[in-house]
Amino acid sequence: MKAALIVVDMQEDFCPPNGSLAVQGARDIAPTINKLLANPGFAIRIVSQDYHPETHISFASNHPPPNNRPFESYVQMNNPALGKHDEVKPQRLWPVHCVAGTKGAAIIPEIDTSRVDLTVKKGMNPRVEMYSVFSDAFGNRDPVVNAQSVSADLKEFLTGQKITDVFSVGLAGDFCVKYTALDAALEGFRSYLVEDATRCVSPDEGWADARKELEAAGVSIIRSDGPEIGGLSKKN
Ligand code: VGL
Ligand code: ZN
Repeated sequence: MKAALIVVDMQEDFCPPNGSLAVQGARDIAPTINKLLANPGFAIRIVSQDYHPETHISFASNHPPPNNRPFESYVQMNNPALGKHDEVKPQRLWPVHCVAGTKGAAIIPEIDTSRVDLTVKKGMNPRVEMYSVFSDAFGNRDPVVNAQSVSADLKEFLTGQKITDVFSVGLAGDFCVKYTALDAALEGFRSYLVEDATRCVSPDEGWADARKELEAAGVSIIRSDGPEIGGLSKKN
């Protein structure tokens, strides 16, 4: 086995006190994540950044009222892939967050990025949402389509590194971490979500629903002090 750690979206805009889409307790998980980043059992360490243009479809302010309430309203989103524009999905609207090049898009300074092998920017195509670091909301894996959304092909990178096991942590547990862990399983990796190294937008119903979805998809929900992490350095 060969393990990778993916630290999802530990960015200023997702953290109190000033983040525009602050997740409760988000900064508190930094020490746990740093401990994981320092674990020699991981062969590869990846950090992702939500990195949107100002015109991004998920920003409430880019849509006319009355259907533009952040957290509540949904808009129709079309698949950006050529020949698939008729495919639609509802997209939840968010406050403006993680705009490329702004302070809000920066990784919080509490995270020790010194051992990181790859930083992936995602959500760069204004026309489509991208929660998972692997693929957009339509599951597009076509490199031509994805090149507009994401700075690296994570599946390709991990496969090239002979990674078998993917551990996802960070923000938010009920959105980007969940979809990243689901995609890791879908792409054939053993997929783990480290529960005490994530925080959720909706810690109650949101996380309860996410847990069910993750378990149904074969993702293991584990703890940072559990045997899956404890056994890493020995197995590698
Ligand atoms: C995220 C909402 C919008 C996340 C990103 O990182 O979980 N959530 N964009
Ligand atoms: Zn976003």
